[in-house]
Amino acid sequence: MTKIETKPIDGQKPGTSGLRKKTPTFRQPGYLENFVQAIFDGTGGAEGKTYVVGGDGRYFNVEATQIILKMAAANGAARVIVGQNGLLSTPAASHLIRLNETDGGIILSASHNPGGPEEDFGIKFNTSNGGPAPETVTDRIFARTKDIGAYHIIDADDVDLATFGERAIGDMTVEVVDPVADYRDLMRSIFDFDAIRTLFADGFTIRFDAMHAVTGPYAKAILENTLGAAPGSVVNGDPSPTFGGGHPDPNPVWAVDLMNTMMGEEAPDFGAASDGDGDRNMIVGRGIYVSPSDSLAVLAANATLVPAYKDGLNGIARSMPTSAAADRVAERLGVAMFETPTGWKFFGNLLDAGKVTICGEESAGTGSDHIREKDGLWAVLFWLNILAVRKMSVQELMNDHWEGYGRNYYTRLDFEGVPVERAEALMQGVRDRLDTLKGCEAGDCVVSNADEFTYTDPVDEGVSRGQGLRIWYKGGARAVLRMSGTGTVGATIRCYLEAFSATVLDDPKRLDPVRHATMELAEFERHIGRTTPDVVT
Ligand code: G16
Repeated sequence: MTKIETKPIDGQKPGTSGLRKKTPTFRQPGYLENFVQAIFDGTGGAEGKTYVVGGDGRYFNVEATQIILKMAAANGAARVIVGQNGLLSTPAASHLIRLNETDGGIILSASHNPGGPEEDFGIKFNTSNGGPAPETVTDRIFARTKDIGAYHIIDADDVDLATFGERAIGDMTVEVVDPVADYRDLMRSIFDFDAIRTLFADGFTIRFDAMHAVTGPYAKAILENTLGAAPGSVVNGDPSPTFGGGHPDPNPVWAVDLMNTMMGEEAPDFGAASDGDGDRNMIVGRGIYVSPSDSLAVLAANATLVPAYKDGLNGIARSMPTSAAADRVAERLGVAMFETPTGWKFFGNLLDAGKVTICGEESAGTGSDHIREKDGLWAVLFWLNILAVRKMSVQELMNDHWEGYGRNYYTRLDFEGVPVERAEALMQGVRDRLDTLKGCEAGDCVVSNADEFTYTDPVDEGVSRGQGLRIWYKGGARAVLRMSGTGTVGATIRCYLEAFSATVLDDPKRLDPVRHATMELAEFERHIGRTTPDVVT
């Protein structure tokens, strides 16, 4: 065992979902090691503890896994459960943490960000409930990165991660497990696999784009090998360290091949994609893209068709920028609705307390109390279960939903790579005028209210401030502005737009007035020199 002297390294503050940086940053001597030691020190030490470790297979995943194993052993951990070859989807890792009642887990992923020697890498700590560490914990980890003086690492050969079974490293046991098996069993316990199997047997077709990321083996095992989807339904299914040179972000921009297929003449009945670490999802029907906010609402409205949720939902939660489509469902069902800041970690307390069953975010994340992470394949199986029971196409299901609840038109504009000081000036400009915006006219819109979102956790009463600027317009439309907490280059400004219509259910221009008004009020042109976003979802 070796104690290595080190010095604090600036900038190791976890963001929306762990620490994400360029891979070369993580490969600097001591960078990963400092952060891992800070995780152990910031959570009461590793002595005698059990952890789960795995990642999305991106470049540096295996090397980082070996470093973490050697550090866990040197810090006195008793046992680490690792996915074969260091692979675990984020939902599967969350499940393993819970199933084995471990003390937590370390997940290596930068999610939907590209991977490679010059691209992105990430690491996050999940607590014993299987969920991302809450801010109280990440604050302690960050504090430790600022006064760290040494880290511990064992001098040993790399562990064989290719072969299932147990082996020792120092006094610690490493157990290499099948990344898919337990997760598949969990899905089988939630959904009506027989109904979905019958759906496929009757000729239903699917294209699941794993985007060269971690979900490929899971999707092949479950959709093709267990449920009988035609061989070849899962495309881009072999995880690659660079995600095939792509951007594993399941949205209409980055999953454009899938979009083109689904909008074409030969489209299958159902299309889906997931991201780098398998926690996000995209749902597409033949000729129709389903926005994540609508997907949450549809899942909630149809939840009792799924065996695990047949007795109804305790409540629903969504992140603040997510549309209010699910709120209408909660109201109709008579269950509680919670609005949290962006970041899955904010759902953890609500799920643990049994206040909510289903959660979702506009950023392509949906999940439930089965684990403590969002879950891409779970969302796909949920949709398949609903379609199998309701015997409708995705388009018919969406039309039926909108006719019953009205439609929350929704879009998100991302302005990427903005110089940080300019992005902050834009946000501060709006913040400074929050009190005076009321009554302001911009184009065809009049501001009815404006504020900055502060969240008080209903369970532990923790307060999170500065969680997004909100502008409401007369008639009920809303704009939200916030800066992404997951990027690695400059700043990304996200502008979320929403407008409700109870009667007009197909109006592609519905959001134009609120978009123009928001660009004008927030002075996008003046601050960042443009009103055209890089990505529209
Ligand atoms: C993470 C968080 C999500 C969040 C998303 C976008 O997802 O877990 O809760 O909605 O980032 O965050 P931001 O808008 O700050 O970039 P993932 O899939 O990247 O882990």
